[in-house]
Amino acid sequence: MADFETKEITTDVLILGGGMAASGAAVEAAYWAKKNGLQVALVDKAAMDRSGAVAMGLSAINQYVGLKDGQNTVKDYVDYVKNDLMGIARDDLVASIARHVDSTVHLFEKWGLPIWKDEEGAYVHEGRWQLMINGESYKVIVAEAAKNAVGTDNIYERVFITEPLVADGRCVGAVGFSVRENIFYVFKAKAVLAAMGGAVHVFKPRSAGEGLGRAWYPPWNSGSSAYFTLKAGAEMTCQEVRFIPVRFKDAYGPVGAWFLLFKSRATNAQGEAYMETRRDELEKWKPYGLVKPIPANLRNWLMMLDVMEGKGPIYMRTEEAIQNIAKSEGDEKAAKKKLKELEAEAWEDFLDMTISQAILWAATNTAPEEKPSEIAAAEPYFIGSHSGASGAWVSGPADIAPEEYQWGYTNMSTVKGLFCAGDASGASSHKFSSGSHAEGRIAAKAACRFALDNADIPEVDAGKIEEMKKTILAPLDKFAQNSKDSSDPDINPAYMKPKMFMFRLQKIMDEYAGGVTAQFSTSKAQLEKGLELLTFLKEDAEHLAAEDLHELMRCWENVHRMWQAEAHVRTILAREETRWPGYYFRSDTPQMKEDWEVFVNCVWHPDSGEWEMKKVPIKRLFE
Ligand code: SFD
Ligand code: AMP
Repeated sequence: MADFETKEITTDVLILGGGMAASGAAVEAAYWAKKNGLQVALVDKAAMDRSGAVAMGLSAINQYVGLKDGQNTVKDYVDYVKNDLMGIARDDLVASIARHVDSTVHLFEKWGLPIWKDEEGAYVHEGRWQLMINGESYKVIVAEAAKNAVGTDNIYERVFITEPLVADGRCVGAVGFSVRENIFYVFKAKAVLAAMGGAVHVFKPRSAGEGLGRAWYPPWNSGSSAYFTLKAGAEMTCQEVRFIPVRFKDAYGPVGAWFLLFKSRATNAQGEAYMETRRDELEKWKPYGLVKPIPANLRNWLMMLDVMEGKGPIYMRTEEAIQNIAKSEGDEKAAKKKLKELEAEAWEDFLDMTISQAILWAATNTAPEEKPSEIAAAEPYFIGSHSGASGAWVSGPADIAPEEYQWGYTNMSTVKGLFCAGDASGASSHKFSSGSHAEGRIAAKAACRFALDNADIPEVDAGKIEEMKKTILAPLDKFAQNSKDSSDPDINPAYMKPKMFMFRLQKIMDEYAGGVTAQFSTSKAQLEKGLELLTFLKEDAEHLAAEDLHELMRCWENVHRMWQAEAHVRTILAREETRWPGYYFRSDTPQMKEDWEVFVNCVWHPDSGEWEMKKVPIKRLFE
């Protein structure tokens, strides 16, 4: 620890993360900062050009409402989100993003993102809300605009944010360390915006051995948003609402383009389409079982029922879909031309956002126009911006939010001065890349206003910061002091390496909290046992050891994951029903119950270390 320099940076608005929400926040904060003489700083654990979920690019923009062209209304989008989440959504937050998201998409296009156009110059839609893009460089384009706005001197890349700084109940900064140099960073600010993405690898992944690390969501999003907000004392919401995407098996290629653009079917090994043969099951989950489109978790559920009956493998019928579209062209020549076009689009869909799936196709001699591909339900992820909903409980916009959902500044958590956006804010699903960027802009504007209204920052005790530095760097000391005592530095009675720690966490979650091994099923008894084992894991976190800075990051990533895990287990336990059977099934409470159409929120109280669970009524904007 002695050779670690401490660098202190004081700014007005501090943006944590460099992904879609943070990039939106950067552009907006820079605008208001310039007008009002404020400073803005941004910290990312990686390099912004390729950090976060959009690192590999994307092949679609999943949220575009088309308000100007009268394609849809804000209410249409709110209805879609509420229905997809089986009633559990904050209308005010969803509406707030929906009314601004189109302008974000227009900015992307202005910055150089190629959006597909038809012969009349209109955007090509994948589905009702989704636009097709040539998105390999999506993140580079969005990051460039953010970097230009804030200025590279104010951007700290490869700095891992570890803990919040809180004084007098107000969030006044964050601490972290460089993953390249021996520098401990202390950031102090008037307003802090957390946008550090969701969490992956909390549950044991399907990928093992040579495939380990491959997951649908990016492995570098490790629950830092949830940890940061929880540790600051913020109220959290929807911590039980994990997301399980159905994906092309083993390389996690997206299915959206296949289902929506190519109108493909998925069938079991006998050729039966579970969405047809299992339709009666949807009655059990009404009213949401009977809405259109059928909620994502119920689409999963119908497939899972086939798998549980031994009717797998499940196939995406790519060959059938491609041939059907080609044939509908009329004459043979046109059909051949169309076939070539579709083949190219199919490969590009993967090459734009999940390159490994294209590699797997190549490696397994898969020609999608000839042969179907297996699909499967992935392990659970925490991602408030997609079809999950976990995140912090934030204040709604003053003009539309019900009284109970607003306390001053839009997107501020229940901790003064701490704002959240993207995966970091909860109960506002289906914002995806574009909505996360738009929400980042909304939150940053409010954070600037907060910084102007609250110019005096309470002092953080210097001794407390020194104590934090000691704790954060402790794994390096642990390794240095003990590694020579065993012949293999990975195995040592005095410590645990972060990878082993992660394996233990994943095993607990997989087996007790409804992971892949447990066929996404759990119960009160299982969850209580899991919680007991998590308590032991928490105790053992003190024995984490790191060989270098990279492993130090791995140590803290896994501590962050562990807190996300605990919030999840406690919240599933609190909700005594099954509401999203295709995300998790509570075998002891197997039905959806009317009196559970509420949010389940939780708070970890920093002073007592106690967790508090709350049932919060849902207030609708639209009936
Ligand atoms: O279709 C720290 N998503 C899709 N959205 C779309 O609009 N279209 C698609 O086609 C999408 N598809 C998709 C998507 C995601 C993935 C992984 C795949 C495919 C394979 C969803 C969006 O990507 C997602 O909604 C947004 O990116 C969410 O934005 P945000 O800002 O909440 O998260 P982020 O972009 O991942 O950024 C997180 C940032 O935090 C940094 N970070 N920095 C400092 N300290 C720490 N401790 C940190 N921890 C994390 C990260 O480096 C990053 O900069 S489809 O298949 O669904
Ligand atoms: P995905 O590739 O599964 O992330 O899907 C991309 C977008 O399409 C998301 O907005 C999904 O909610 C939506 N989507 C995917 N499959 C379907 C489907 N079968 N029906 C309706 N919407 C879908």
